[in-house]
This record gives sequence, C-alpha cells and structure tokens, in this order.
Amino acid sequence: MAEYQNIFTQVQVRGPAEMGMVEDVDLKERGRGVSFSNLAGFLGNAQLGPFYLGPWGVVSLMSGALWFFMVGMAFWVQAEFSPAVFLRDLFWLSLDPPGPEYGLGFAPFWEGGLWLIASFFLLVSVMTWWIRSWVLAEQLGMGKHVCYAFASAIWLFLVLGLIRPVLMGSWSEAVPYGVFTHLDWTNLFSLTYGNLFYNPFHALSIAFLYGSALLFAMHGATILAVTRFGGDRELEQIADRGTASERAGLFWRWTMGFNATMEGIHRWAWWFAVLTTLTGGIGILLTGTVVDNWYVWAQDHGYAPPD
Ligand code: 07D
Ligand code: 07D
Repeated sequence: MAEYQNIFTQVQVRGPAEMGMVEDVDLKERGRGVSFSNLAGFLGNAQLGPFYLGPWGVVSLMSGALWFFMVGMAFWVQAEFSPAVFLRDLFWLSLDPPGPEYGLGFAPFWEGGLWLIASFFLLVSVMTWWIRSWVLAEQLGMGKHVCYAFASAIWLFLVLGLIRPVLMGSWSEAVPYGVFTHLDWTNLFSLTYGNLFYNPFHALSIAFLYGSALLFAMHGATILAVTRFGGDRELEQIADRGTASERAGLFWRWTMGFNATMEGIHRWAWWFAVLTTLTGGIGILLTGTVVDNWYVWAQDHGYAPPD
C-alpha cells in the first residue's frame, strides 16, 4: 500500500496510439502525428497528439503569432536591436496603448498605433480560439461548459482591453503589453480609483479565486486519497458500501457535516472559477464609469468607516 502514498505516482501503461473516436469528427482537420513522452505521462497522459487544427485553429494561431510578433518587434526596437539589452530588459519592455490625447481614434504607429493593430490580432486570436472550443465540443457531442467558462475569462479580458476603454472614451485606459508594465498598470488602476480593495466586486472575485484554490486542493486531494479504491476513475455516485465515492463523501461529511457528490463537486469548481472573472469584470467595468473613488464609495455605503 505504501507505494500509493506517493502524490506523484503514475503507472504508465503504453499500448498502440489511441486515435480517439471518429463519429461526427471531421477527420481531414485532425492530424495523424502521434508521439509518446515519459515526462508527459508523469504529468498526465503519455500520448501527445493527434492534434485537431481546423480553420478556426489556423486563424487563431496565425493571428496570435502576429500579435506576439508585433509585441516582439516593439520590444526589439526599444532594445535598439541589441540582443543583450533585449534579454536583459525583456520583463521591463512594453508596447503601450495610445496616450489620452488620441481618445478612441487611431494613433501614429509608434505612439500606440502598433498597440491598436496588435490588439486587433489578439482579439481575433482569443475569439477564434473560443469558437474552436465550441466546434470541438460540438463534434464530440459534449456540453458547452468549457466554452462558457472560457467566455467568463474572456469577459474580464474584454472589459480590461475593449469595453471599459470604449466606455471611458480612450484607448489609453487599456492595459499595456509587457510583463512588469501590466503589473504597474494594475497598481496604478487601484491607486487612481481610491484603492480597489474597497470595490466589493474585487472582494467577490478574490473570494472566488481563493475558493477555487481551496476547492481544487480539497477535490484533488480527496480523489488521490481514494485512487486505491478506483476513485481516480471518477465513477458516478455508487450506492454500494465501501466504494471510493462513498469513502470520499463520508470523509467530508464526517469532517464538516456536508459532502459534495461526484457530480456536484465539479459544479462547485465550475461556478467558483467562472465567478472569479465574472465578478471581476463587473468590478472593473464599474470603475471610472460609475464609481470614481472606491474608498469614498465605501464610506458612503457603510462599507468603510467614516473619516
Ligand atoms: C498558468 C496558464 C498559462 C498562461 C501563461 C501566461 C503571456 C504574456 C506577453 C511578454 C495563470 C502566458 C503569458 C501570453 C506574454 C508578453 C508581452 C494561467 C496559466 C503562462 N495577464 N498578472 C501574469 C496575463 C492581467 C497580474 C503572468 C495575460 C490584468 C498580476 C503572465 C492577461 C491584471 C500578476 C500574465 C493578463 C493582471 C500577473 C502569469 C490578459 C489583473 C502576477 C499568469 C490577456 C487581473 C503574474 C509578472 C498566469 C506575474 C502575472 C499574463 C491580465 C495582474 C505574464 C495574458 C491586467 C498581479 N500575468 N494581469 O500564470 O508573474 O496565469 O507577472 O488579460 O504576479 Mg497578468
Ligand atoms: C486576466 C482573464 C483574461 C485572460 C484571458 C486569457 C492569452 C495567452 C497564452 C497559451 C486572471 C488570454 C490568454 C492571450 C495565451 C498561452 C501561452 C484572469 C484574466 C482571456 N488582488 N486587481 C483581481 C487580488 C490588489 C487589481 C482578480 C488579491 C491591489 C486590478 C483577483 C490581492 C491592486 C484588477 C485579484 C489583490 C489590485 C484586479 C483577477 C491581494 C494592485 C483586475 C482575477 C491579496 C495594487 C482584476 C476586479 C483573475 C479584477 C483583479 C486578486 C490586490 C488591482 C481576484 C488576492 C489592491 C486592476 N485581483 N489588486 O482571474 O477582476 O484574473 O478586479 O492583495 O482587473 Mg486585485
């Protein structure tokens, strides 16, 4: 039994490549290349591929690559074409949106114009990847739960880079493309609007984010703890005594009086993750449009003490 106490244990059984179902799947858009990796098997499944590309995948990868290339070109110019400076300053280089003087208009190439063009390609890339998630779920006869969860993340992404800047009347409100500069933007955003901690939607978003981590830890640990009874196969709830499902459920009922079911735990996880970015997007959308200073707002609403 001791060998199953290891949280990394993964038994790798390797047979011929598993090509997957063919019913209702557009096979000419699915590759034939398959390889195996011990490392991948250690982390999950050893088989890599076949990969399904399709027209939306092509558009998404190409426009994503264009965005990446444009950001890279801007960095390269800022580094004055020096590979050493480029590498040294990589995390501090930035492609910034236009200044406030350009409003929602176009801007000269090196004063935000390139940011606008790159953003267009990032938008196309993210939206077509979302369509791809829909198309593939459809072909596999699945529900659209992944698409809706991804849509929630895209909601926050759109609020940050498109919807809120449009409502504020200026592209300068949007987020720059840079590792530390996007953190500076985040910090400045909070300072400009009187401390984002007093935005209740930011608080909700944090509660769901922390909750997601807690739920993921509880679920991951619980399933690992009952793999010795076959729990890693996540069978439907079974009425029989002594099954992995029963033990996993009982552990939590005995521990805290309540247990999720094999089905329900995944609904908990889905909702917590989805609500993190859903509430977050609402919080950002309200900032500067409806509320100018969250600390003052909080005082007015009894959420912060008066001075
Ligand atoms: C682990 C899945 C894999 C994804 C990865 C990210 C890029 C960017 C671009 C070099 C969990 C790939 C990165 C494609 C390359 C250039 C120009 C997901 C996993 C590995 N952030 N953020 C990061 C993005 C915002 C904030 C890291 C994107 C908001 C804070 C990475 C967006 C605000 C911190 C990154 C976005 C904000 C980070 C790691 C888009 C408020 C960190 C991300 C499109 C939400 C952390 C140096 C990660 C860090 C970090 C990417 C938006 C705040 C570079 C693509 C504007 C406070 N962010 N971020 O692992 O180390 O995500 O920063 O909206 O501390 Mg950010
Ligand atoms: C960004 C969704 C969009 C991403 C997409 C992915 C690619 C790359 C690449 C495959 C992350 C596209 C991907 C293109 C593909 C490859 C390689 C999700 C994103 C579609 N905060 N804060 C949050 C905390 C403070 C601020 C959320 C904590 C300060 C701002 C989260 C603290 C100030 C914003 C959160 C803290 C501040 C946020 C993000 C603590 C800064 C946001 C949730 C302990 C000084 C965002 C309402 C998320 C938001 C946000 C946590 C502090 C500013 C819960 C724990 C007070 C401006 N903060 N924060 O899932 O929604 O993001 O706010 O101090 O915009 Mg905050």
